[in-house]
Amino acid sequence: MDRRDFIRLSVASAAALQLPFNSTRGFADESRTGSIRLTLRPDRLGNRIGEDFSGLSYESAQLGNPNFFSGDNPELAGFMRGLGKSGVLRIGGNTSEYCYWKRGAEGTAGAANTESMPADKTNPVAFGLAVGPDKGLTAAAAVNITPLAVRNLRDFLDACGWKLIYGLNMGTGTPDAAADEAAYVMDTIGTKLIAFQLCNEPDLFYHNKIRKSDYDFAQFADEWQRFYQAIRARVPHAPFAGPDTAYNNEWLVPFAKRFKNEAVFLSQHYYAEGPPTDPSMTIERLLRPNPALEAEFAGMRKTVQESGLPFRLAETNSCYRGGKPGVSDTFASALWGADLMYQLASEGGMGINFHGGGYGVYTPIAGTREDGFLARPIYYGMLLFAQAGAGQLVESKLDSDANSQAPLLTAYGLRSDSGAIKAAVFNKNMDRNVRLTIDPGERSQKASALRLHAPRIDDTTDTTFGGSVVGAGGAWAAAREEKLSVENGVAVIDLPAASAALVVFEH
Ligand code: BDP
Repeated sequence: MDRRDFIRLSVASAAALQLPFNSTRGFADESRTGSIRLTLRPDRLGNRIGEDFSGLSYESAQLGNPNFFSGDNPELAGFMRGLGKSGVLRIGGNTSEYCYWKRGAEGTAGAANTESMPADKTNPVAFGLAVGPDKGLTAAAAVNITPLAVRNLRDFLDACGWKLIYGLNMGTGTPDAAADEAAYVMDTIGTKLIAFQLCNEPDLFYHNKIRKSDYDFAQFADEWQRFYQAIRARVPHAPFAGPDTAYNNEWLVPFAKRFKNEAVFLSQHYYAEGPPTDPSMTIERLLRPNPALEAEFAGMRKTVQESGLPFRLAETNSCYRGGKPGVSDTFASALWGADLMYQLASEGGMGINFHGGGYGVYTPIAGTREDGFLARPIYYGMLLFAQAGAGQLVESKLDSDANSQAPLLTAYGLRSDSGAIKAAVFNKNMDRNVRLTIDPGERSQKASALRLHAPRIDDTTDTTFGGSVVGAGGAWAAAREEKLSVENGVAVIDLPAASAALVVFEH
């Protein structure tokens, strides 16, 4: 089955109510307020969230402009650092199958690319030299990748402190070219390279007309093996990940079986909704549990079990074909994105890469080097996750009647590496507030909260975290840290409809 036609839920549209709330006096309308208890058990540890959990994904075609990911782009590096001290930048996407390595083309770097992209700011997909997410409607324009782009990428990674997943072109390239490119990338990027991926979404190659309609796992696996061997012959220690499939667990699990000794981790993608033209792709749907995500997690669990290797959601976002305006660029995407990060961590995933770039509708960081960058709502969700930081998830339980009182409330407990107990709580219900009583599970004198907030669920411009916006170069500092009193060992926080908070307990 094609993910593009995957599970359509028709969801009754719930009105995005704005319920009156005042942080000192609480909720005005108690009838629409659920009262729920969250109990954390720091003595029962769950999965670890590593420093490199968070990440972004960009189209390979972005490397056609060697000045984008470069040491001379400190503005963008700053935005990335705000999302994590050592996050992961993944380069790939549909355009990776149309990028061509030109070792000798030092002087002409990016030239082909400049021409191939419309210099039209109103085009949300590609503007000037910043490349947005590919929409996958037609084959991407051919782009040259030069040694300069790779060297600049190295400087950029140094400036961010981030690591790299680098996508090669198996779709329309040759094993020799991939091996030569991989050799240069390995020499230049060194230990910051965590893996090569050989292609993007091979389970959709038949659909994208990159391969014939009978293209199946067996053919793919043989090709993967040929490319792998050619690269390993040139670069004996090159690390690999895969299969980087779009959705198909029937490729993911066999890949884990066949290549568990060749790969350092396994990867698949996930898009919550799509296509954007489908009217049933809405904010309401985005905030509900998604059967496609359950399927993704089922595949992940099986591969991890099969191979003993970690799993990375190497490309994800809210709506494929570049995103849906009014959904992917709204505050809803912040609640969705941060909640997805914690769900994935709870299920045992090693990390996530939100796809984006340029002025893409779902991109976390929008803009160009020429015009500057800004944080979109989803960035703020990732910021909450970054501020909670690395650590160990702890068992967290909501009251047994939480589901009836506030079905879209989610909560995650964390013992952060600093020792503090934290709770990330998401009220994705648009029609009800929640008064949440949190028992941190160990003695605590005080607690404070940073809120993830926007005036409306479909707001696109006024998201804040801790009362502050993300400024130039990704600068952010909390302006409002709300003190919560801890009485009888528990803290109480009022969570208005469609909002979230990071609560930190102190001894
Ligand atoms: C994924 C592709 C990526 C696209 C994205 C989308 O890997 O290049 O930008 O879908 O359709 O399948 O938004």
